[in-house]
Amino acid sequence: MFHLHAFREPGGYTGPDADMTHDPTDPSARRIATCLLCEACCGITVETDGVRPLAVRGDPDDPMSQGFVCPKVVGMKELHEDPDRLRTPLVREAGDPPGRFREASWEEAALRAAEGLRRVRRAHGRDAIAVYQGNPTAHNLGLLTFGQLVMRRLGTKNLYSASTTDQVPHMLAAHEMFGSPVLMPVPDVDRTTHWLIVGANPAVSNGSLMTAPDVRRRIEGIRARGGTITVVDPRRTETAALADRHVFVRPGADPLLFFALLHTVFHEGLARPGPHLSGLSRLRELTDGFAPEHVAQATGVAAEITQDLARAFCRAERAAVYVRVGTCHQEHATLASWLAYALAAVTGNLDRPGGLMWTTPAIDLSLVARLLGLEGHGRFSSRVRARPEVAGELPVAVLAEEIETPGPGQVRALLTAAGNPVLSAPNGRRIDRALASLEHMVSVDAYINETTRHAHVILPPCSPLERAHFDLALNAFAVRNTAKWVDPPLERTSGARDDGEIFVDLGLRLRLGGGRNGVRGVARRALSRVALRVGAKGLVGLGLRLGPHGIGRGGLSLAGLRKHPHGLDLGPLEPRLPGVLSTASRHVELAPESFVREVPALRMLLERPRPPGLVLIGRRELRSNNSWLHNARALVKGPRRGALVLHPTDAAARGLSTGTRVRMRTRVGEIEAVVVVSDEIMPGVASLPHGWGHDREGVRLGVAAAHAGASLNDLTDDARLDRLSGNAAFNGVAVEVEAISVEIAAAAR
Ligand SMILES: Nc1nc2c(c(=O)[nH]1)N[C@H]1C(S)=C(S)[C@@H](COP(=O)(O)OP(=O)(O)OC[C@H]3O[C@@H](n4cnc5c(=O)[nH]c(N)nc54)[C@H](O)[C@@H]3O)O[C@H]1N2
Ligand SMILES: Nc1nc2c(c(=O)[nH]1)N[C@H]1C(S)=C(S)[C@@H](COP(=O)(O)OP(=O)(O)OC[C@H]3O[C@@H](n4cnc5c(=O)[nH]c(N)nc54)[C@H](O)[C@@H]3O)O[C@H]1N2
Ligand code: SF4
Ligand SMILES: [Mo]
Repeated sequence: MFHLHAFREPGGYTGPDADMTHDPTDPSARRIATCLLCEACCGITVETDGVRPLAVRGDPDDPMSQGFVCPKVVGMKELHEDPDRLRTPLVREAGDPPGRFREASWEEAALRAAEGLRRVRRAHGRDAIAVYQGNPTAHNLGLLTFGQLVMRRLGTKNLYSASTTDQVPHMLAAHEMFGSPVLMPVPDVDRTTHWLIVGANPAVSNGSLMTAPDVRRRIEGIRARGGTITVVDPRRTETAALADRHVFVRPGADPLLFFALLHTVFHEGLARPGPHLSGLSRLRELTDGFAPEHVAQATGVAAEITQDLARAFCRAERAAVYVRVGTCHQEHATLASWLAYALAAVTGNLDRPGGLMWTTPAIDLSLVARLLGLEGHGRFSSRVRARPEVAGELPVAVLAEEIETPGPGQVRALLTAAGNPVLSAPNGRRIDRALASLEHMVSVDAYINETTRHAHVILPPCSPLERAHFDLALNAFAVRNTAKWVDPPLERTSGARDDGEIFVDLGLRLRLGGGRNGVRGVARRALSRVALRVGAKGLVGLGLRLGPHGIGRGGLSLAGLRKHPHGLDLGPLEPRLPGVLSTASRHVELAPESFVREVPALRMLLERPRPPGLVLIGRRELRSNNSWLHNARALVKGPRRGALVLHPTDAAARGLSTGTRVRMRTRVGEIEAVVVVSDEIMPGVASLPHGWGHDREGVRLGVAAAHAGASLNDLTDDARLDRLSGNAAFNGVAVEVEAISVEIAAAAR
């Protein structure tokens, strides 16, 4: 068994670092760092007097971002200075209302956190502890190393994360087609001559599963090369405004559209399939029932337009298709991911410059995924609704019922890290209620928000400017191969811990020495030992050495990487077929059996009459980040925040105009918002951003509470899932919208 001192030794995890690229006590310096607020991973410089951040700016010498930053970057400074950001652990007595905390020492808080979890594990078994990991995990070295080791070693099948409100359909498609859930290919936007964007708005989101800082510049680059950009989206988005062409599609109809595109490709003899493909003729057969004119009614895309889109894609010298959360948040999401990748493959645009490509990151994520047991699905299922796992996780949409439903295996304790499922998961109110019933809840988070207010212990990590960074996960999804080591830009406040340290401490207190047997179990235990000895930094060093750029003399090492404090450019993406594949056939599987079996269910969409009312879809705002950063003053400003965007005909039919306050109602709940009328949205569709609704009891977010808004996920339905992956099908929920004033008038009558 290892003890705390093991990772406090030299080379260990904590403490000032003798070989930092800068002197942390040097006053008035400019430190090189990375913005950790979104997947663009922009290089920044932090001006500091040694203690405080004075200014945060774009780093012109960063090879990827070249000085670009978005307005959100001020969040790095505001977050650090935010008086509501927790600096001390908090504890709450069972029975006290949510949010009623008192401060505690690290020792007391960590002891309570671990004791509660052990008590539940002893009394009710491993599965009685659930884990939820949120989105910022992806930017957090400590959570990606020690956090994973601890949370996955708890041995519970109740592992949940924001993946099942986000990219799990892509992961399942990558697993079935390429052999690993982390092999999601990236659009090579810097070399493409035709970019087809379906269900993504990178001009606002700055890209996801596509680290490409300054998307606007890259889109201009496509234009400058004589290329074109097409956006397919139920809303004419900010990205559509930069594109050559925008096409409306009905929410949820993307797999039908992709089948129709493939139909055209095959029937017009436009297919140019590359080598290493299996199942081509099977895929071709499947497109038979999906001729463009056959699906036009359901997709809302006229047959000629579909044919035109297919021809443009095939005629382009190099074409890249990009699908993101718009296609993931629907009932046949995995089919959409599958068919998008298949479109690239059959047109010869998979694994070639300017098409969809795999990265060659400095640290091989496939290896990490294998060690963590991510490769697989359907190995076990959820207890109540029998939903299968994907990559070792269950859909977060079943978390509430697993807490509420009595019986063996009922979830009685929850550990959350960097997540806010009350605002980010479907039917958030139900999760909110379920959390209130837990015997024990521990949150690793720096805020008391809608979720963590229910915790019995909150363990707050230091600010992002106080920790070291390496992009373990996101480098694997970047448009160029890059690597960068970042030393903590600011000196750590005394006593503060980063997420990795918090989890090492927790793991030791939970005595996670045992675990499952077999080769994997032994490998994982050995890995944990190595991890503790070398610390997160040592793990990065080891990963670099074992990675594709580290082999042999003169290969990439941590010391070598640190000679490039602005980041190291490892070049453009390179063809990787067939070596990259880990399918049994060593081929790309174009027609995986489990996907083919779902096609009849998809075909039923063609017969299903369209509901007469409105359906809801999501939207991201430039100055927001899911449910957080709303406590930063500079980021809660801006036009149309939280507004419901409606088409003029839908507004007129309900007597609504811009500025009307409305009530929205779904099967699940109701909320209010203010309307903006615009023809940017498709008739029959209503768009609302998620992540608001900060006016709940016990939340300690001063600025956010003053701009509370309402939570879209009080309306989204936890019964609607992607059938294959279990991802939340947020989009396409039927909603009733009515003016509040009208109802008051009616009630008065
Ligand atoms: N400013 C800001 N940036 C962010 C975030 C944020 O909250 N704010 N969040 C970050 C996160 S976690 C992620 S995952 C990424 C996501 O990055 P993106 O995927 O680019 O996310 P969105 O901007 O929501 O774009 C989704 C688009 O899909 C459209 N859409 C909705 N339903 C459908 C449909 O059925 N079919 C099609 N074709 N389109 C549909 C929506 O209108 C929207 O334009 O953004 C990241 N970046
Ligand atoms: N209706 C609808 N719902 C959606 C979406 C949508 O488009 N529509 N998008 C979905 C998507 S793509 C995502 S990714 C999810 C996000 O869902 P979540 O990950 O559950 O929620 P976030 O809002 O990202 O919350 C992040 C939390 O992490 C904390 N945090 C920030 N940095 C750190 C850190 O370094 N360490 C620790 N320990 N904590 C930190 C913040 O304080 C905050 O509490 O939301 C999903 N929900
Ligand atoms: S795009 Fe904005 S939020 Fe994202 S990393 Fe760059 S500066 Fe940060
Ligand atoms: Mo996300």
